[in-house]
Amino acid sequence: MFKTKKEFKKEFENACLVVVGKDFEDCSTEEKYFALAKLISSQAGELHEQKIAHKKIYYFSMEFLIGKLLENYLMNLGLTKTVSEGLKDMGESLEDYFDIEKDPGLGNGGLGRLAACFMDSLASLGYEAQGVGIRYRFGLFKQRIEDGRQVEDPDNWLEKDYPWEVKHLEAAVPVKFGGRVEKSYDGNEMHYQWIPEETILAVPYDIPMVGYDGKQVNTLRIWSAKPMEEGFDMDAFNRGDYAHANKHRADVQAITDILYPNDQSLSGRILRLKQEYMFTAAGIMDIVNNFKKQYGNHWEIFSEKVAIHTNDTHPAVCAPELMRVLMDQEGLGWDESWKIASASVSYTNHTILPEALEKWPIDMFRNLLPRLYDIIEEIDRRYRDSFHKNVDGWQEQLKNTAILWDGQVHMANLSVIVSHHVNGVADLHTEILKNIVLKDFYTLVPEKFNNKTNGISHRRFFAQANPSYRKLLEETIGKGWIHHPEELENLKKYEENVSFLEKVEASKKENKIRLANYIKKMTGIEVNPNSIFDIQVKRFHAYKRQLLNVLKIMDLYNRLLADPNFHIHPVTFIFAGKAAQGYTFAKDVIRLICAIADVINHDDRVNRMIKVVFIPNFSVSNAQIIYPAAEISEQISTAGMEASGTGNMKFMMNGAITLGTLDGANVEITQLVGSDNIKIFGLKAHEIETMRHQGSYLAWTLYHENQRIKKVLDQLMDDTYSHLSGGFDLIYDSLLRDNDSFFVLKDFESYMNAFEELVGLYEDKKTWWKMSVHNTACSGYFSSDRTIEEYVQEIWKL
Ligand code: GPK
Repeated sequence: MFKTKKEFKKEFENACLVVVGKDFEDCSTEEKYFALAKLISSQAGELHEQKIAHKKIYYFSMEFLIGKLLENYLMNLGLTKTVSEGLKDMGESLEDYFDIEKDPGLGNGGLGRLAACFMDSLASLGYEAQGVGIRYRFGLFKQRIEDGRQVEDPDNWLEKDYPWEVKHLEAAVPVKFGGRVEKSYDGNEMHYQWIPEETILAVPYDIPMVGYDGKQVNTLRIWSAKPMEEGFDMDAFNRGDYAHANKHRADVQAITDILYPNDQSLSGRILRLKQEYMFTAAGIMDIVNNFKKQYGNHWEIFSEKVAIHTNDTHPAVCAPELMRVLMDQEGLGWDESWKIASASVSYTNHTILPEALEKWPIDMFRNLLPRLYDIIEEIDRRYRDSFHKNVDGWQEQLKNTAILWDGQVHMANLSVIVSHHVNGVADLHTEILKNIVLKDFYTLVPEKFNNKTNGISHRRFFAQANPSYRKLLEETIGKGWIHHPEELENLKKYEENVSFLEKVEASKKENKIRLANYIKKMTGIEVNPNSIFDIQVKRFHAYKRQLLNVLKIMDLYNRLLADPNFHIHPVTFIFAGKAAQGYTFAKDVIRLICAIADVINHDDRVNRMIKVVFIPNFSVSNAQIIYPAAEISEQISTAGMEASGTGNMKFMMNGAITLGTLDGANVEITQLVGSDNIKIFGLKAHEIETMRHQGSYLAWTLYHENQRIKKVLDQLMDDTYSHLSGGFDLIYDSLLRDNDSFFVLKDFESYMNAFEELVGLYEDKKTWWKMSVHNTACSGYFSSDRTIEEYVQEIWKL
């Protein structure tokens, strides 16, 4: 490993020769970036020492939203200064290299980013871990705004090679699909042989996961589908049928072509089921191969050496697949295989939205995965047999917990039954799982259930993303918090220190200017860095209620025009996030934001007071510019519906004040910071539950009773905002004709009041910056290091 600037320069020049095949002077900036990434990657590889005999966690996730790696790894390896100064000597700028790096969009949102933060914490805490995922040829679409609408472009992130990945053809494994199962009896026991219709090859690519201080380097292993033989049908070719000759290859590669962009809803497509099985089967085969290499046939210690975690139900076939391999390939019996699988696998639920709870039609499932289906059917049969038929209501319990029901395979039920632990992702969410969504399971096996409140990488989203605050902290409370985020508490001593508060304000200003420049570059809009930055960034979904925020801005605009005495501190309202291509309502909300932005930003009567910005293509990399610049964090989901949220934690850590409902982790934020340091509004989860139950809420009444609500809703239907991309009937209908399923209008007044009170506090600098510092000081709890320690101690037992 290079230590000095001089050594670095020498190794870097050498890397240019080896990696690119050119002298440093002849390389383009892109080629130099490539060489540097390879150099850092190999440095990290040298740190990778195989620690045998430790238990290892395999984290199966359909999504890993890892973000850019170069800057993060330089920080983690303590090389930022050496490399940036070395490059400067060579006439280069490290920032240019950061810009060139592709941000792999291998995930949709919170679930995928959580998996990446977990990889960061696992390595930084020195645990042996492997992420198991999919190498999508195209990540989540890139979002562009054209004439006020979202337009999707393909994310061709592999166009020019990705320097952090290494292909491991020698570790490729076959994966079967379709066909039939042959049963034979040898006079002693039944044997099952899966005769597939199709066998493909899963090829792994490894990306190093470098922990802080370079203590541990783990891998993220993502799988790509290839034909078994180079996928070229010679017979068809000889017949002159060229299209057919290539078709097989194309069909197979299609399995890992694209990430499904529907966040929290089912695609129901067979290709998605193929993706789920492909990476699960490949990952399980890999685990079994590695286990055998290290421990031979000592299956009795498997669950002492291997922990398998399923991130949501997408890899739910982990347990039955492990049983299949143990029984059909390794010759173990049912009981032994069941014992091993159910002692190894655990499961996290991330949502209670019914449209996101995976179910597959039995016919589709059985046709694609016949042997897996047999095993699942047997698990289901035994589960049904285990029911005590003398307990009142057992039929209802069985109906709600069975795997096979109504012609469908219920993946959440499968996951709960095969897992030794099941967890929710915030206190409130886990309570809702226990008492509502999975209540029958909770009655039957309460000991399985536990909560693991989500966390975020404080290194990436604070230390790296907020350099000015980081520096200020290092001068004030030292560097201990990087290893021990709970030490951020030490900041509490400075909450009354006016000169410290001024420095915090100055740091925020610097971050706001950085964001303002980015906004100018991406949208052409000039924003005032002295205005309050009020930000809502996340996927667009009705339950996240970006619409409530929009109605607020429309109402403020109306009042600013109507009432010359109405005054508020200038505010810039910033939005970012993607909507699934097929989700018309969510896309309409984006369209509405762009329309109101166009009207308000061009209205000289108000645009010194309020402005509206939609930042296109929200991703991990621009998120790192956005969070540190926020002053108000909008976390306004319908109570009970956001499982946890993690953006809320990123904002809080960076000193923004949460304006939110008592939902997901907002509840825990409130408990930690105290009610004076957060602005909570709106209905509570149990109130929503009751109103839904009773059907007592009528949106029409509110519309007729509240003049401000009536006015903004009418403006959705007249020509106030329709000039840019048309009208907004769908949104209007969702609120009135569909009776406002997400309680937007019901929470409107409470939200407006909360917003105005919060903005009112901004005038009093001392109060505001004290609140801000208090939020950062209390945020250590939300480091994913804390979350991972809990998983390690209470679930994985590493
Ligand atoms: C939950 F079910 C899902 C999903 O498909 N995608 C996704 O991003 C999110 N989530 C929740 O919506 C968030 O509340 C939560 O913080 C995040 O998962 C991580 O747990």
